[in-house]
Amino acid sequence: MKIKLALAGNPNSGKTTLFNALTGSSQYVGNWPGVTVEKKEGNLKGSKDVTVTDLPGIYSLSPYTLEEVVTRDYLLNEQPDVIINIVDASNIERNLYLTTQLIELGIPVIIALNMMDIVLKNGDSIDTKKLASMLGCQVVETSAIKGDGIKEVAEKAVEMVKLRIKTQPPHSYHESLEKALSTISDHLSIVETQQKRWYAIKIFERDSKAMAGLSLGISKQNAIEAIIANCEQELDDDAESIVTNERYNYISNVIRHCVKHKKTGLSTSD
Ligand code: BGO
Repeated sequence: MKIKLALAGNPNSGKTTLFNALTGSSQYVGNWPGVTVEKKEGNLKGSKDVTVTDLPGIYSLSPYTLEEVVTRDYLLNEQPDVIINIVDASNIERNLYLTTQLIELGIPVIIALNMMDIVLKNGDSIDTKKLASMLGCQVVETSAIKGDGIKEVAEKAVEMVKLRIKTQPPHSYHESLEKALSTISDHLSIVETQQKRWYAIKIFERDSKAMAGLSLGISKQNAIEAIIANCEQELDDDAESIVTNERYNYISNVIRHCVKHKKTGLSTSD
């Protein structure tokens, strides 16, 4: 069985370091089709049947930068078996913004909670069990630079494929937003079930690239626009800001429950 793992994370989260540790000398470098963004792939050390694709470092799955477009096109069209989301634990709040989007794609996600050496050195602590349960995916502590946790994250990712472990985002957003997303989903009969939530959110945000790929007829487009406008009125904000705020509220809650700082004894969001 061929297994495809994809590595996704923010710039400077340690993605290159992790990729090198996972693949060793079996790497091949090229370009993503049609663009000058570097594409790196390799086989997982000791496993010819497992490929690891290093996706460009990004902060979000919006369509605003070339790197974001390359990453989301790959994730939506190539559908890797598992996304290894590398999260800089010393900057966890900012890094989780991308995580909230990755777990909506319908692809199983495992988090490599990297830079744990820095967190420990600072005397801070992260409750990874709680983090895993609040995010709905497995979390493995790593220090890519020291080689800690690398083998474990790779083994768990492969095991997720073999055991067909899925990731279901367990959280829900504000009631009005959820109602809008559910009604938009009802219009997306051509989208595969596991990708519906991601598409519903992107369409709610009026992401024209996501919309264009679906070729929805004009009457569906009008019906969807009415749903979005109605929610904007209810929540007195524009659609994109509604989603961004909901993501940050959700992340603040996760941080409050999972991260403790030595200096204050409080979480970053207190
Ligand atoms: C420099 N722990 C610590 N402490 N550092 C790490 C870890 C970890 O677990 N993982 C990676 N780093 P990239 P992207 C550097 O390059 O893999 C470090 O962008 C320096 N360089 O060594 O490049 C890693 O691919 C001079 O640090 O990240 C690198 O995601 C002084 O995090 C940086 C100090 O890792 C980014 C660090 C000339």
